[in-house]
Amino acid sequence: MDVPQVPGAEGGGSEVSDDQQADPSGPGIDPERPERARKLFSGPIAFLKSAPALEHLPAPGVPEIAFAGRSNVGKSSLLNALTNRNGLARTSVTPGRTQELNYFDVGAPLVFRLVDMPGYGFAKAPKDVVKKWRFLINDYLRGRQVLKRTLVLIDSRHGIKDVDRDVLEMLDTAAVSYRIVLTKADKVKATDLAAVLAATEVEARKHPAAHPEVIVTSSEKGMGIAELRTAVLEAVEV
Ligand SMILES: Nc1nc2c(ncn2[C@@H]2O[C@H](COP(=O)(O)OP(=O)(O)OP(=O)(O)O)[C@@H](O)[C@H]2O)c(=O)[nH]1
Ligand SMILES: [Mg+2]
Repeated sequence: MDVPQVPGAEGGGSEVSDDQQADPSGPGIDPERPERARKLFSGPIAFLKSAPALEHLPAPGVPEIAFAGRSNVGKSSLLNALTNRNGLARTSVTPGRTQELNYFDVGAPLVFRLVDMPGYGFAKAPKDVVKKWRFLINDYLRGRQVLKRTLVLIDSRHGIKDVDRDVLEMLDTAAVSYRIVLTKADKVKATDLAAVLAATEVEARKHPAAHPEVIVTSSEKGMGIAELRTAVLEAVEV
């Protein structure tokens, strides 16, 4: 006559503890976003245009995600790694490769745009060129309504430098939401990487417009790329 009580059997749903019910990815996080991001970044992506000045920007129709950072930090390489397409954005061992705002359409129908930017802090470029890039970058970042998030790339070997701090402060002042991304993680030892990550997160948390968590990447090894795809889609969707 006695029916053994099997945990989780019919009617037992209400007895499941809060711990067991909790979404392991945390509150407010969409568990299906990583897969959606993976599909989107492996689907149609196309170069749209190069904008040498603000008047050449495309009409602001969809969200934009920008790649900012010092010359040679790996912006174009990261864009290629995210989209899994070598040569989509042009890269070079010589700093100053990307000279305009390069737009890439993601999704068909279009979902958002990636914007590869010239680097800042390139001391060896002619002064007037540096100035032109600085105005282009700053004006774009400060004034673009559809800019949903800026990825600010920092070389894992060097950490945040003063020239980066100027940009972070400018973004804070303009209330442009940004996320710090460490690049070239394959070039540093694990212990050094842990130290630079910790220091970078301490600094990120002092900046009001910065996401508190820093993503560690290597375009070369594919490290952090899936995580960054999800972070980009999150910025587009929220
Ligand atoms: N080892 C390693 N090298 C990388 C990585 N990412 C980029 N590089 C190299 O760094 C150099 C600069 O990369 P780019 O992607 O052109 O850098 P960028 O920030 O777009 O540079 P500019 O357009 O000149 O501002 C190239 O030689 C890349 O191959 C990485 O994750 N690991
Ligand atoms: Mg580039």
